[in-house]
Amino acid sequence: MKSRFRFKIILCLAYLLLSQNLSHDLKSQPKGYNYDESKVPDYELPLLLESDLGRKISTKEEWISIRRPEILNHLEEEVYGKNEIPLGPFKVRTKLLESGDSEFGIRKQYSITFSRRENELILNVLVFLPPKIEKTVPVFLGLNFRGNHTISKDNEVIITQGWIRPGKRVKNNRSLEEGRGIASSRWDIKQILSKGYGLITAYYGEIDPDFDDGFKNGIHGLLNPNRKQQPNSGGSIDAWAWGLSRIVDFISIDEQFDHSRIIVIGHSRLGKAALWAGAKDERISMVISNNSGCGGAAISRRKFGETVKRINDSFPHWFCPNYKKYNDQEETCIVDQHSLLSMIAPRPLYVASATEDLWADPMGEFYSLQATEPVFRLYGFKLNSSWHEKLNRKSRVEKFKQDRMGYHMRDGKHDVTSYDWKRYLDFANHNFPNDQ
Ligand code: GTR
Repeated sequence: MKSRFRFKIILCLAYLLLSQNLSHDLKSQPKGYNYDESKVPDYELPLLLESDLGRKISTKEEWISIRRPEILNHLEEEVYGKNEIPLGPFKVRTKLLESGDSEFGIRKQYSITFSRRENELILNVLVFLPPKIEKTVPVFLGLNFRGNHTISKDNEVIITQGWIRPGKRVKNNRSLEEGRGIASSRWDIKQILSKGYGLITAYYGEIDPDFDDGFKNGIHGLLNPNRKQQPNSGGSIDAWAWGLSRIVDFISIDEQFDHSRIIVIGHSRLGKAALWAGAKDERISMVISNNSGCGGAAISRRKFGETVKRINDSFPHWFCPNYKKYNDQEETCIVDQHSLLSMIAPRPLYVASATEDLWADPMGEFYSLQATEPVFRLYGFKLNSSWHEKLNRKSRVEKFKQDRMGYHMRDGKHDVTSYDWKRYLDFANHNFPNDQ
């Protein structure tokens, strides 16, 4: 009797474990999409080193004056949209709201207020700095998904009043006190601060709430309320990138920060925004794409995992209307995602994937980085040739040699882990030695 009971419990536990895994897989790998490398169609990537008029680009001067502006323009016209937010005159005010000691260092909270006529929009910026600061601090800057209070358990962090996507510790699209620290596993503050870096974050929904309302809310509503949607009008990813640049404005004039080491990081949709911000804003000294997938680092022509049609259907407000032309026709677009990555060169660029994150096409993220090599080569940097071989090994957690282009494929799911942070910190130290 006893052993039958035990057997039933084991069965129940096994069922629970299995069903959780299954539902995770269904959510993270929706049916009807390709997850099979052998079914990836043949494709040719748009050439980075040939101008639209067919001129070969062979020096960095030609890249800077001819080809780079062409590609940036295509990315604006066809994918992310032209930034048309600051149409009217608007004012920006930055204020230190609060500061104090936190678990691993110093906490400071600022508000950046954008105002136009009688309306305003407030972006809350949270800063963590190492406990002992002797000189200016290099910083990681990344937007967060659920509010500043979710990245640590620090009770003093202000809870956002902004609209939040439904989820854990959220009621009626508002954040709850119980949400403190729920995303802390993604932000290894202890490790970052102990290596001498600061961390700056803001909630992405305060810049532009992540739902399709015809661009009435967020920064679009404030600064461009009468917007008429054009085929090349910027969407939400462009707005989040714009918000990152406004935080870079603040970092660049504040003397506590090291202006030559502003590292922008983003996960998933915020990885797409981080890359787009880095492409346009050359004050950003290094960019990290964590599992950014479709519309981020991954090659769209591979049609592996999430596709252009699916992302446009699910998130019609993310890209510019022109991007919808490439639904089921990725191969007709004048750029692909390696074009986006090439905009970061010669600044250090790190792309990270995870083995189980098939929706984001981990190999497509790697091939995309690999395809930017010709541009980095113009500046004398190359990709370590043993990488590809190592990717095919069973366990992908490997220490690859890194130069200006960094990459790792972590075992596991779509996420940001302490292991990822360790790699980013190593890469930052490698490119910006701490004795600067
Ligand atoms: C998914 C989306 C991905 C990725 C992800 C995220 O639903 O399909 O492109 O952006 O969301 O941001 O969490």
